[in-house]
Amino acid sequence: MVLKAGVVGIGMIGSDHLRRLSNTISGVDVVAVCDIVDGKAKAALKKFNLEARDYKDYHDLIKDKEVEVVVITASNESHADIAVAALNANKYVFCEKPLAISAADCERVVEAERKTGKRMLQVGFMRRYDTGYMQLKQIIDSNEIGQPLMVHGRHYNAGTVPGYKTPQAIYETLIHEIDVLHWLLNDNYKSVKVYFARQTSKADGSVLKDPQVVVLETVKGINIVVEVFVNCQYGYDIHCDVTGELGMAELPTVASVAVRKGAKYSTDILTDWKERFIDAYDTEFQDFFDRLNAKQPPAGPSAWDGYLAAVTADACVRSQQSGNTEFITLPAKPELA
Ligand code: ISE
Repeated sequence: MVLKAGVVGIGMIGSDHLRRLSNTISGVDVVAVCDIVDGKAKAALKKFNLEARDYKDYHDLIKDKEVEVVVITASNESHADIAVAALNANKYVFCEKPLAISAADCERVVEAERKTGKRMLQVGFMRRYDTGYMQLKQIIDSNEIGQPLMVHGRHYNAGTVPGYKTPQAIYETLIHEIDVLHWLLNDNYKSVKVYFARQTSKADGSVLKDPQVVVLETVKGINIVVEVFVNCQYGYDIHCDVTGELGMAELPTVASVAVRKGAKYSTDILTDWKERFIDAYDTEFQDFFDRLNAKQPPAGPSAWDGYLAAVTADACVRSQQSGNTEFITLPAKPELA
């Protein structure tokens, strides 16, 4: 079987996924692309030597009878509307993270999927498919380090796009840790407090506060501290250290040749976030399309996972604004989710 896919949004991650879907992932053909910027989609088709229909309005791509799967890589603000429209047209959906920029918008997507009566959507929380995070989860689940007590993370971006705002450091960047840590720890979040560290010279207080330190507490009492620094000068750097009763487990660093030269010892640090998890992106997409081609529902992060992440992200944004600890209460998980 080969599924026919349409890609909505040909920006940074959209063109990377277009490349991936055309050259790496088996069991899928891209038959349609869409971008609101004139010529952007056509240029990408030319770049990847692809034959596909080119739309400007995502509604037209969704109406395309050959399209069975809609891959959403458009602006974060548009994810929910596109996902609801695709689900209402009974199309499968792969939606890049975040599912939406608020819990309320995620609820619309959860409801649209519920109405189809089956799992139709997967969210692009690719860290769950990263071998380092999977090894970390295997160590935690095996009780090798005893019960987890504390977690320390770093999410350092080597710069951001113009106009990047303080809340985006949560719903676009920290959203990865929000999803992957509750999956790693088999635990939900109870509260969060966001601190603004001494600000980098690249931060513009009125638009972007950077760096931020996010302190989460889980229902089991685990304390999590994640530093979010989106103007890191030395590179793109992701850390996750889990301290348990018996030991500490650290997310592996990216393999890189070490060079000893001129009385220095050095290894490379990536600068492009698309490279850091390149294998995880491939694995999540292949898993998604393999399952659909085998007539099985998606098994990766669900619309409900996207909603859970957004509930916590909303609390983080509230804490950014209030300066207080904000509490997180999660409703009961509906049947389909
Ligand atoms: C980007 O959208 C990603 O998903 C990257 O993984 C993350 O590190 C970056 O902060 C986001 O802007």
